[in-house]
Amino acid sequence: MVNYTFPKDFLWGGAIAANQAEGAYLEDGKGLTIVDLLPTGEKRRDIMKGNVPSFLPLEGEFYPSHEAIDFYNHYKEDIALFAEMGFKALRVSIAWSRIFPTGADEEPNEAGLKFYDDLFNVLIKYNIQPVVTLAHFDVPVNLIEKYGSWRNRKLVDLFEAYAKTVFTRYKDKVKYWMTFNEINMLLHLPFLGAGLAFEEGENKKQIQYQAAHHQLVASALAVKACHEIIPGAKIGCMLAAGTFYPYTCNPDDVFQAMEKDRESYFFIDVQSRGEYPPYAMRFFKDHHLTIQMEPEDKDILKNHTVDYIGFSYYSSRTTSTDPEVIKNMTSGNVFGSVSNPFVAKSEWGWTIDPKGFRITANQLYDRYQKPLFVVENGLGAADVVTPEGEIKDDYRIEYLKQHIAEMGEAIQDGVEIIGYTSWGPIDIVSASSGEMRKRYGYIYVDRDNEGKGTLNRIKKKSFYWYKNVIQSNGENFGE
Ligand code: BGP
Repeated sequence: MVNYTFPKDFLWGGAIAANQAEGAYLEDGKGLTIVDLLPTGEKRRDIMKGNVPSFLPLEGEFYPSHEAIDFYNHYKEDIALFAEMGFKALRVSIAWSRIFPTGADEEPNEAGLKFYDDLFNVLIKYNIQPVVTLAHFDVPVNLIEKYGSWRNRKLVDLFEAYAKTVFTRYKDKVKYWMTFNEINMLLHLPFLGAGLAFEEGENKKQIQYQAAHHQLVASALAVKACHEIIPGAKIGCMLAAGTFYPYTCNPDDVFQAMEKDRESYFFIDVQSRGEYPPYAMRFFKDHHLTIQMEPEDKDILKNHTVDYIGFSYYSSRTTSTDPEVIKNMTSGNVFGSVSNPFVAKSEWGWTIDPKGFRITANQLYDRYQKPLFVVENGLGAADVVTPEGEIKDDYRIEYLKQHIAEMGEAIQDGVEIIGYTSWGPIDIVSASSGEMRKRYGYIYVDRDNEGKGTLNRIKKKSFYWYKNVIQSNGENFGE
């Protein structure tokens, strides 16, 4: 038993994204989107970084998103399993290119709209709140080809039209929304995050921050539209969070850690406080960046700030100015970090730091004083199916247990947290690697890295564990 309580209406659940779960990549009129151009294997990273522009799937490559776990055709049985675990919320994303296949169509695609109507109806039947991300690593490929994606202001209008369409259609069904998933990913994997690909010799930083400005304005316009169209709805931003520790107390390390955090906070400072932070001005000046802004942008940003701060937390990060120390880098949600000798690592090299979760939540709350929503957290691990057909994922339970405990502590610290949707409650395709082998689920999906398997769903040990956590509102997680 634990010594803290979670709020009565706490939104326990899970989070998936269209691009990693749905598959059915051309079904019912859907257009191509970013992830449909991301193969597994060596080429993936370079494409995600925007170094290799490509607008069509390449011959001879394997694209795991094209079928993914076929959530598009399995959502009813999958949601029934989530309901069995007692989910109060399911975070999903809408695939922009199901609604507007080219991103610029005159009329929305009715088949696409209907799919999400049906999906939300099933959730509502089980009293599961849909929490919907408008863009989770998602831009119709036509807009990338035609306009260079978010580098072009045109995307602001097109995104606003898309947002208004889905708000109007689902206004009676969806009360929790988010604009851009991990908006700061644009700086790390610009093609994955925002559909940005670069030509030889282009100033990447200039393009990234111009695109960021467009997304920030588009996000504010979506907040505006959401509030106008859906009274009582809450709409948030979404940050790939994880605080940066200085490797030592050398002031240079400490300052660098602050700057690294600001690189991410920059987005949320604008989305939540409604204006560019002063340090961004210095940054633009030092890097000779000129961001094109329209006269109305200032007011748009100021008047339409988010209602809550959504964030993902997988790992803390560590930074150093010492050339010897930085030889020892580690991975972790693609944010460069030096190895922290005080914490463990996952099989994929991601830092495991539950206390860092409490620290991150406290820092975000100190900074923004708005409710927080933990919309991703979890452990990517390879599972083994025993000859009896069981999956004993104690390592996953351990990770989640420790993180939920620290979330409980953060709530005790006074941080307002409205919900927790762990990442990938059913196994889905990994965003960073494209693997199926990197699994987060309480539910196993029989599919491998090459796309082979029956797609059968199997409950893991963690399924029963999480069910218990939810049933006891976080008071009993198997101490
Ligand atoms: C976040 C993304 C998710 C998800 C998660 C886990 O960056 O928002 O889409 O995939 O990380 O990452 P991965 O799948 O690479 O293990």
